[in-house]
Amino acid sequence: MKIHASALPNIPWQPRPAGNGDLVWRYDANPVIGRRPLPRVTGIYNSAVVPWRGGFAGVFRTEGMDRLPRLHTGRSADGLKFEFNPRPVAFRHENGAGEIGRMEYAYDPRVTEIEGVHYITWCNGYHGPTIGIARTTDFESFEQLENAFLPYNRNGVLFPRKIGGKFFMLSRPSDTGHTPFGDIFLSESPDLVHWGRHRHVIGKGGPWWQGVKIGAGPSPIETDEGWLLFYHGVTGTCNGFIYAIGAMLLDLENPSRVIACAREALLCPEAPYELAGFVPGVCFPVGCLCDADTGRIAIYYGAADTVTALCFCNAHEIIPFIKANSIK
Ligand code: BMA
Repeated sequence: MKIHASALPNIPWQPRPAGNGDLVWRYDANPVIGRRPLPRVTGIYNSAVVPWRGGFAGVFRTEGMDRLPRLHTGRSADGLKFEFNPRPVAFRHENGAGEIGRMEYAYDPRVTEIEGVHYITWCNGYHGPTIGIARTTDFESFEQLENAFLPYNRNGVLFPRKIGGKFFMLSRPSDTGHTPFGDIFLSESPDLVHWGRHRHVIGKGGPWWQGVKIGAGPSPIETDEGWLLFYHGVTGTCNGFIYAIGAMLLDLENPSRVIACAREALLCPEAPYELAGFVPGVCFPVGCLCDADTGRIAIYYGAADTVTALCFCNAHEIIPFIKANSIK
């Protein structure tokens, strides 16, 4: 199986601990980013990290003492220790801000490189949550484009290359609140502004762990076997929602077709930092790094809506598992 991405020999990595039989294992110094990275910031989670100029850059969700979510950039030499810009990302707008500049809040950023440009998609407050898009070539200046969809929507995730000359994005139509429902859809666009040809990809349900809603995680990884997509699946309990990490494979040329979807979650909230925080019981995958040469994958996930954690797996193990244990 081949991975169609770059080699990343400096990917943050730890081997699977002896005696651990899981497909995904945690970084032993988690949380990789603790809750107080900047003055008066009380949480940093659901954030995306990408390779950048020999090191790493990222866009991070923070929450201050006012509990409003904002986006900050950060840099790291090793993907483990980060320095953050204390000022939230200030977007510029080609034709003046106007309505696009109305951004009531911003959270859950994904970062996707397409043809040398990095695109940020996030949950943008515009009369309710929808999908904001911006682009950057230096992680300093960000140009915001039109919102992709009508409110309400979340978990907008771009594919890292055009397919048949079009941009493709996964998203999860929702409501204004914490959405007790939700399926993943695919939309396409010629220009990242006009989106259409919306197709249903996969619904919640099937196994209990994703019985309430599901949403795309980091940008999909291209492999010979299909697009490898990590996602969050949510179940309901008498104490609220539980968010776990799962994986599926989508067809390379028609990504609304699910090739296989693993029946089991790969990582469920268990560690103390996943079970204690502003929202206990949340593992929310948002960014991932992959070394095409070895298949090593490092997933950054928000833990308990408070801190950022890291876990590891290998595409050469995950993909056969998805195919052998598929709900389809
Ligand atoms: C979802 C989003 C995520 C959050 C999750 C768990 O609805 O708001 O940002 O991590 O709930 O609270």
